[in-house]
Amino acid sequence: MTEIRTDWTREEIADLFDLPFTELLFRAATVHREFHSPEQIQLCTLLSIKTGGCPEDCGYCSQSVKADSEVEATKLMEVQSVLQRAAQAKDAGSQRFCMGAAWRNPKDRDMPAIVEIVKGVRAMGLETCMTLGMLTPKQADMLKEAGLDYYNHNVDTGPEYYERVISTRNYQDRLDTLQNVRDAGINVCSGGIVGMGETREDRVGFVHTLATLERHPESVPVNALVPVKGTVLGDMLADTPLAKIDDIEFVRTVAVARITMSMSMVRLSAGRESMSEATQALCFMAGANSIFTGDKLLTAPNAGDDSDSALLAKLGMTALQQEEPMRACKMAEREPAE
Ligand code: SAM
Ligand code: DTB
Ligand code: SF4
Repeated sequence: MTEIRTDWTREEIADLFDLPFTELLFRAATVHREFHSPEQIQLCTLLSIKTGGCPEDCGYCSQSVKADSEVEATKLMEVQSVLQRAAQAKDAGSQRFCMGAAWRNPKDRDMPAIVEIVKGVRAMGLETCMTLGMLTPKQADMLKEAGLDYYNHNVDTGPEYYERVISTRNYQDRLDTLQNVRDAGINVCSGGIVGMGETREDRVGFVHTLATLERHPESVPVNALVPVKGTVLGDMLADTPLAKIDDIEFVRTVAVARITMSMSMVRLSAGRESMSEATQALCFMAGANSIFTGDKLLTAPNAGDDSDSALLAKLGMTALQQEEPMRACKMAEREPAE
């Protein structure tokens, strides 16, 4: 039986990355079956509830004021409009509704509307996730009280490469927010982006950070960089196409995340629209068990419902209808005693 470990060393993680691909996939698939149903995929919908005009300088992001992208800044959406979109997502078969705001952090004056949104979406029976930037302990408590299931805040990459991507907040700021979320009793969703020009060693550092947190994030999104024109990294990739992440290396990252954080949901997030069906299938084999459906992510295009249902049908995979009892039970066993 696989032991849940939080004492992974960088060397062990590097050794996993180095395994022959077939062996790595076999190990990841074996661990996957122990904790999850390998034929089931959780379908999630993303909605940008406040778009653009963000003061942070994340080099990948179309929503930063520093980016020369075509994204128009908007105000926070009305509560009712968000609830309408959540209802549509549920009708379209989504089980989880993730909401993102282009903020450095929410202002206290935003919190009442955010709380209403969480309550409303949850009342529809959807799993809720929000990503609003940095959170104070008090804001995290308010979200918990409202019933928020998950909070997403990515470490994005390894600690060494991080400062090449973002300068307006540091790695420790990210970890502090994750701790505030954990302390409030909200499930942690934290992952990052592969393909930003980082090295294998940076990807090792990225997985190492997450896999050695005191408790693993319950949810680990692995994004492939969506290169957006006008962003630092999008333009860099346009100039140096060879810097694009190799598909096999992307799948390796998913597999290593699955092996080191066996119980977590591993989410094949941004970047699927430029991935072949075969690469996506390898990601599922490597232990990814969640995707974003719909034709838009926050601002970037996504694969789209029709191609997703065709892919799942072709692979004989089905949509997860409720949290897997096996995983829920194993997670509960690991709850620290009160
Ligand atoms: N403003 C909040 C924050 O950054 O914490 C929430 C929204 S932000 C868009 C959420 C995450 O989306 C980022 O941390 C990053 O990992 C991912 N992301 C943003 N732009 C991306 C891109 N062009 N390609 C891949 N992932 C991206
Ligand atoms: C995450 O890790 N990926 C999602 C979600 N968390 C919020 C966001 C992907 C954003 C892709 C780029 C865009 O749509 O602008
Ligand atoms: Fe702002 Fe989030 Fe984009 Fe960074 S990733 S610029 S914090 S919206």
